[in-house]
Amino acid sequence: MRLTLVDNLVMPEEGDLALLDVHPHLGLLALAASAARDGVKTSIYDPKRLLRNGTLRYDAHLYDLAAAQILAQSPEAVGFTTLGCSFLFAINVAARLRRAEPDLPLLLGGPHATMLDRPILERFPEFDLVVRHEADEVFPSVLRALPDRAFAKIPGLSWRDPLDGTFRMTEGKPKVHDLDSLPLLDYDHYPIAELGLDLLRIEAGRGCPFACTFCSTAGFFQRSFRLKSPERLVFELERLRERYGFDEFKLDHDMFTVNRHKVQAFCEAVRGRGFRWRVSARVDCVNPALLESMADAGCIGLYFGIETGSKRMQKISQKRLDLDLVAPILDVCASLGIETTASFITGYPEEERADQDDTLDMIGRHFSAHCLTQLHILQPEPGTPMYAERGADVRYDGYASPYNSELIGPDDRDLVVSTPEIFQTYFHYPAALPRADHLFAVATVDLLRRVGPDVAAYALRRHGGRLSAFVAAFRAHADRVQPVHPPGWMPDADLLAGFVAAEHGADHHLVSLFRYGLALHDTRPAPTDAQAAVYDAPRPYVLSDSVRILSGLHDCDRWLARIRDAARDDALLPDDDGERTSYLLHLGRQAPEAWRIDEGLEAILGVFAQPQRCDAVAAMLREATGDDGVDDAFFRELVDAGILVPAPETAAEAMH
Ligand code: B12
Ligand code: SF4
Repeated sequence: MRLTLVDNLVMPEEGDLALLDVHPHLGLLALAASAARDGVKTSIYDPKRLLRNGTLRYDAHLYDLAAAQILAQSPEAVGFTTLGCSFLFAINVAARLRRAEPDLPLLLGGPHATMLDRPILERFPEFDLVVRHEADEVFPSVLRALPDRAFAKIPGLSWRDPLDGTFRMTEGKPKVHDLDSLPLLDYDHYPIAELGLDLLRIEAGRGCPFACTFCSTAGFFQRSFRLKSPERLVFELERLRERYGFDEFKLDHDMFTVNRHKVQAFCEAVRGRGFRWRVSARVDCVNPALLESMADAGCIGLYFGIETGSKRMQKISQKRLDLDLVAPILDVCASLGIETTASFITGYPEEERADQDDTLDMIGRHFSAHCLTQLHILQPEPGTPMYAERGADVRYDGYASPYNSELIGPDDRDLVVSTPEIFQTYFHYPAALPRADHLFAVATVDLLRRVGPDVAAYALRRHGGRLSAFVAAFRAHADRVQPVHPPGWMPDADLLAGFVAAEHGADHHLVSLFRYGLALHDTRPAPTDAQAAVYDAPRPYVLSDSVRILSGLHDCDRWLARIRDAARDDALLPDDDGERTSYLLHLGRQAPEAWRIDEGLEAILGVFAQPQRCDAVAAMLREATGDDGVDDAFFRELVDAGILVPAPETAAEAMH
């Protein structure tokens, strides 16, 4: 049998398609491995990778083209993995496959379809079958049963009866008890060398015993914590290093550190082998001794879901963290050289102003180079206790959190709006705080991430070190500038820079630092032409879309160094009348770069706001400066660096 498995189309948080997460999907690799035991030949279709390399485009033809590409593989069955944020893609592509090949079996699995098997099969006749929960062990039987649709003896399946179309299911929640028994994954299903990854993911284990009300993992993995044995994990790491040359890994598990003894045993097995690894944790499931052992064994990154800085919300959300542990644990990590991510959520139905303020203040206290703080907006997820209680009340306002596939045209919108029970991730819960307050806080934290933790922490000094006070003052400024905001409105970088200027005066060094950081880490609109072009003298060139020129700024490097040297809780440093400078920022596909430039270069680059021939500009410069040495070698360098790019054809033609 030829099987095609279709990966999710999950949008990058930053909005730029160049930043799509193209890591191999471990669930699909697991299925391919289990199907291979029966001799099934599997290929994995990953729309994210194809979008990133230009084989697919995010436009009105996306679904048609994806369906055509899948059919070109002549599959005998197609299986879609599902997350809420990507289900729109699955449904649209499946509908096209169904029209083109009515008898091609279309399967679903993964968290979203597991939780919503019945509504999905009843609403969307495109799909034949849902394999619920952990499919590894049942999958070969499912594939064997496909020709006759003889599913009745396989646990954990839901399907539509081929005769009368009614919903049918078998009992059971398949679960793999011994993860060491699973076959090894073959990452060659993805073109690893082409993906440009800096680390590989491996599955470390499954299941988290906690039951936070907003999280869907408990329902899916049945709160059954499992970790692969240290021997198996080390074997997988060694094998992947040997095959692909990686020594940095993310050990995927919702909650790796649940059992300290097992973590300790893994540390002992992996120590001294030269691996660097990252995992997720809770602050109450680690202690300084364990962290020390983990760091010593190669742990370089920990992801902590803190979720809320409010004690009240910790209780209501059932996360139940002791918040007094947060700062000491993050400090220990920093001292051990373990980078941390501290992730928070706003938008809980019961969250009040004081709760959100506590969350913001905790985030503000952890702005530091060692810790990446994130504030996410709560997203309704099926299968969560919260959704069971409040799912019937979800509202739509057109704003969907990052990761959700963007709607393509009115059909997508109608589908989403008319089916909240399936597309709930595009909706939100009614809440004690206005929705605008959640969006504003999330957007502000996001913007502050762009200016960097040192500058963000420094900017809070005027507000007593409290992020909540900063956000409130920024909000008041936003309301003054524009008293009425449309639904779904979020503040942008210009508004934030304007706020800082209004607070401190337009000439203040903080304004320079904000303008610099916000522009340097601007991913929207996406740089479209960061590939360096070939120099061709008679062709007109323009400044690349990925270049920004900032004039009249303080020397930002010097100010950053001064801020880092100054104690964290001091008042703002006195401003100075130091010289102002201009910066050329290049937001390439790789890390963005910044150079100080002088007035002369700034003026020359300014000329290329319109298409110009480099030889003509060189001649103009020779005449203006009397310097016969000016030739086009200088422009060749700018083209090689991707700063000047060939003008689009129409603009070039207009010049002639
Ligand atoms: C790694 C990870 C990510 C990675 C990469 C995801 C990826 N490429 O799969 C990143 C960081 C990008 C990420 C981001 C997000 N994630 Co995430 N992520 C995970 C995590 C921790 C591990 C995924 C994994 O590899 N699991 C191991 C494999 C073996 O399991 P699996 O993929 O589920 O596959 C098994 C079954 O589901 C089934 N199956 C899956 N597909 C199919 C298809 C067919 C045809 C069949 C028959 C069976 C089948 O068989 C597989 C073998 O048993 C899971 C939690 C977890 N422990 O699974 C959350 C999880 C998948 N993420 C989740 C969410 C919500 C997100 C986000 C939306 C962010 C957020 N709000 O939390 C974003 C965006 C979505 C995305 N990119 O996946 C939720 C999904 C909830 C839902 N109901 O949709 C989960 C379950 C976490 C949770 N606690 O709620 N995530
Ligand atoms: S939020 Fe974290 S601790 Fe809570 S149930 Fe989900 S994975 Fe477990």
